[in-house]
Amino acid sequence: MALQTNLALRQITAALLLLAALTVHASNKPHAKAHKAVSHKAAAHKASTRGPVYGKTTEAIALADELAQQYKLPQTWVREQISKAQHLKGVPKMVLPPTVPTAKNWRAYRERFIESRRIDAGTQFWQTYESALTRAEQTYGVPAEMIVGIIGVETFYGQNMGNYRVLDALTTLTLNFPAAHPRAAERQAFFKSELGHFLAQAHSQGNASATGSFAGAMGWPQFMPSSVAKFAVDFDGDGRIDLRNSPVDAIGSVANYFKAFGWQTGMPTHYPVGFDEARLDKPTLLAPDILPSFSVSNFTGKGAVLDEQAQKHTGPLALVELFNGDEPPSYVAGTENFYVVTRYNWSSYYALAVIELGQAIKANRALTSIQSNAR
Ligand SMILES: [Ca+2]
Repeated sequence: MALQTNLALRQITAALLLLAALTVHASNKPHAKAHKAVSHKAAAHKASTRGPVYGKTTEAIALADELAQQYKLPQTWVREQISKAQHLKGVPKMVLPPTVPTAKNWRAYRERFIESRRIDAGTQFWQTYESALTRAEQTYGVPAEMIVGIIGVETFYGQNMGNYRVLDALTTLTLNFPAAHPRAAERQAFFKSELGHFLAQAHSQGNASATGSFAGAMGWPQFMPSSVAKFAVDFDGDGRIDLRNSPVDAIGSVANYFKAFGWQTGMPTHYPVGFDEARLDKPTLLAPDILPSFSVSNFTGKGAVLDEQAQKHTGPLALVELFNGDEPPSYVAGTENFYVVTRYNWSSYYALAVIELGQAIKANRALTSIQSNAR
């Protein structure tokens, strides 16, 4: 989302483990989800080390006044919030790209998410919120399995929403962003803007002590504050948006996010793809990366082989390559809807995990239903 400031990060606890295998670099991430790259428990432990509050230093006051003006908030109130924010000493290093890049490994990444505990939790979530999921599908045209996949990968159905005070995390990443980051100025500006959105929401809703991930992503769907501002909806109709305490608001908000990024109802996310080695021009097929750029005839003309259903696809396709460590890569033909999933978190590994988790849960639901009918 710089493109659209998007959203979500997850927090470290459980996620760190996943992230370690994740291998997708922070630079691929959307603004929000950025940095799962950080990967050890040690970092998680240190991050909890609280430093002093920022107090009324020159930098803190200047930041408060700038945000108060930009977001039209009372200056005294903003100064007070920033002065009470605590410097989280471990957080800045968590947004740095890994010093030793790990080999990307789709199979290892997949195993972290598509596993029985998460599938069972997702099946239960779907059962509990079936009417909201159905209503979201009717309202926004986004299938329940996509929403269930996102919330499962993001927070394990609300189990890992993050325990950092968002005010502390975002103030730390604004005032103490690590200069060693390759895009330090851009990222620092991003977190400053997220802090501004957060303060505006905290002021109107009175929840300046809200918690989230170390990068400020909040609630069941791990929306960054700018995404809350742009895409979150009150889907349970109680008059307020609450992504932490209302899974129903989270469901509507994820669906609205997908719709806003161009989700096309009924279009598959991807198709299987093979290769005709005799005429394969893989460099050309891979050049646009995950951006769908080839018509079916163009795609197959360059050596991609599609099944019957994929050959009937009318929109553009992308050749998505997923590395498997030392093993040969996996490939899928991604559609425009696959690309939409990557707007939630800029990673094809993330997108395919979301899609396959949703499919696994849908299949498990069908199975469970057959078993209970047989009893
Ligand atoms: Ca609500």
